Amino acid sequence: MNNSPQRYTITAALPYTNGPIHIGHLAGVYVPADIYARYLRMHGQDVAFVCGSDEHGVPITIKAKKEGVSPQDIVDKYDAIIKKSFKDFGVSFDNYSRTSAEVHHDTASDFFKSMYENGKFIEETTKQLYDEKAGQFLADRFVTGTCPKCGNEEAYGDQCESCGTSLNATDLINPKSAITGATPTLKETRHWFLPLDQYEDWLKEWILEGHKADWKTNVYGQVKSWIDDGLRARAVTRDLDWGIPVPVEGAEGKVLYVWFDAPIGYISSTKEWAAHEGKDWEPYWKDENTKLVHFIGKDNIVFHCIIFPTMLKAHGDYILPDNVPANEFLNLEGKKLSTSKNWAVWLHEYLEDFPNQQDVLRYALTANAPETKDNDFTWKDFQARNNNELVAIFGNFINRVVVLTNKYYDGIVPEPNVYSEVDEATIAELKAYPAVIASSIEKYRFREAQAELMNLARLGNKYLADEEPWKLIKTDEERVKTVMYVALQIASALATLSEPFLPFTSVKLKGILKITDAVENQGEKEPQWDKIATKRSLLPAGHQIGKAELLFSKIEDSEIEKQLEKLEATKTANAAENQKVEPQKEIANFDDFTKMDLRVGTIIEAHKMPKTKKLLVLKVDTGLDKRTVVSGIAEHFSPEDIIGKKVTVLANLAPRKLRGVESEGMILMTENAGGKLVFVNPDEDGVENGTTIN
Ligand code: B3M
Ligand code: ZN
Repeated sequence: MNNSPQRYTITAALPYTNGPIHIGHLAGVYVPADIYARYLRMHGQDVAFVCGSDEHGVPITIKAKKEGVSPQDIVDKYDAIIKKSFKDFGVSFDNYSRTSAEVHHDTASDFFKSMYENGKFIEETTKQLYDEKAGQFLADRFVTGTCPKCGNEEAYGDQCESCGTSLNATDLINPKSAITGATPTLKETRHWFLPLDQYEDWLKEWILEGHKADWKTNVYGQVKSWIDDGLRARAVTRDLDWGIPVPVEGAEGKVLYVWFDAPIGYISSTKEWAAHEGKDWEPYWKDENTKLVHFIGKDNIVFHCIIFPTMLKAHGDYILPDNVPANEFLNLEGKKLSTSKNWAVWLHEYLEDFPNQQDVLRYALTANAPETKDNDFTWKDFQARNNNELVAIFGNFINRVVVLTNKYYDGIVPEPNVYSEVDEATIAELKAYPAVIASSIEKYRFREAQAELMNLARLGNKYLADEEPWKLIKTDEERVKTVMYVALQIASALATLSEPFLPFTSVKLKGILKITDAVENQGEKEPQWDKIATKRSLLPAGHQIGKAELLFSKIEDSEIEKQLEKLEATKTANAAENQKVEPQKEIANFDDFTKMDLRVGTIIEAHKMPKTKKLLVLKVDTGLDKRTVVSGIAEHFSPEDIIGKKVTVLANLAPRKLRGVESEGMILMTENAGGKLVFVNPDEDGVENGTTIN
């Protein structure tokens, strides 16, 4: 990969069309990707910024079943809502496609067929999980169970969202059908497998050697741990009826695994765009002088760093991603964002409450972006970012410059006199900002880049506050001309440099300053971004600016209170939902019950399982022995609080290894209305360890 690419292909994760998008999607994927694409275009680069709706996969069929409509109805509904949200928030895709489109079905089928014909798959009949009651195989989100790697009890058949590990459904411990709740049986079925293990050495060399220095540590670390754990072949076809039919003989009733077809959606979206633009799509995916960058959330790392690159490599003649700057997760008021629990700020609802304030949300999300660790969005911080930074610094500076230029010079940029030392220093600092901001953007540090943009506004604010033209005007009119001229150059630079971060504000500010392309480029073809540092004047003397308009408005406490009340109402609704009694399971006969050996026990030791968030390693005195039990309660209890606690233990549960620790048995838990785990235990004193519970 040479240092100065000829073109860029930028992809943003294809959102599932089983619901609207929320602030977590924007913060994690789409605003960072948009900042990067806008910046590159302003740098005169050839950019293909592509995305589209991810319309196959089990979540969509589950939603369709729940709503009693077809999967196509679901994807049509949410594709439209999501597309509008992206447009409303200025996410500047060159193309937004959808995987139910014919161009994608053709592209993904051809891609699979080419690999198949070149013998890149392993064809195998294996036993897969099957729901006798529902009469169907259970893959992906049709089955949940305990993750063998981290103990998360809500892992899916293809992936654990807690530790990100990609799974085969048969890896799950205590699998349960998401359709009927039944315990699955095993049934034979034929599938095609991508032999990831055969690419392990290549992945080690390409990533662990080749990208050690330039991939983010959170991404590199996850990829390294999967490769070190050893890669296994992954099925890339499914026994499902919603998806892209497997294009080979004897594959009736089977479709491509959604995570096989979806990344190919980036390629089909590029094809669709190129056809529309009268361009050739191939250089964007096959030319070594193209820089390919995938913007995703951390739960998609394995698919974008291991599985999709292996597909591209196996297919041959495709380039590989130069970087995958995955973000961590954004929480909302201290809790995980959740579509199913409606614990979210939905973009379409935000705009109802904060009309035309897209940039305020983009700014607040970027300022708190989860770039290296999970982070939290709070409405208080949102209000503070707007009132203390956008209004008080950026907006205040612009307003002063425009009001005074109109007041003193009828809006005409004055001819400056000789620069003072302060003027020279201020202009020198101004000219350094394009490179400072560019350097952070090129390292995918968008929080840092945006903070530097706000520092430029601070520079302008401080310069005016120190020079006080509104006082000087009474005694030294010539000096004020220079001061206002310098302040207008800073205002003009803000109009340009804010575009990637605050696209709507940038357009508005260019309107106020009457900066048209002609003025901005002053005839030169030099990229907008660079001329701030090279041009003597951004706004030449004699240029006519417009009247003052407020760029931002203060957000009152009452508006924040309203949002917090909305969330409180959601919490109450969820608690009521949690109280709903789960339907009784299928009848168990007495023999089944007598097989279970439930004992009273006491926790005598407890400590956290290293490198996991959910697991505690307990030593339990069961009366029979003192044994190790691994329990997924670390997010609810600290070890020191539960030593000495009496518990109910399922003593004869088959032992299993969790993160290398042998766990013998299970501690019985339940949860209260607020979702907090509670021990099921005999609270009567005098019940000795080892007492059986019948
Ligand atoms: N549809 C997004 C998710 O996992 C997933 C991304 C596909 S990108 C090819 O939420
Ligand atoms: Zn896990």
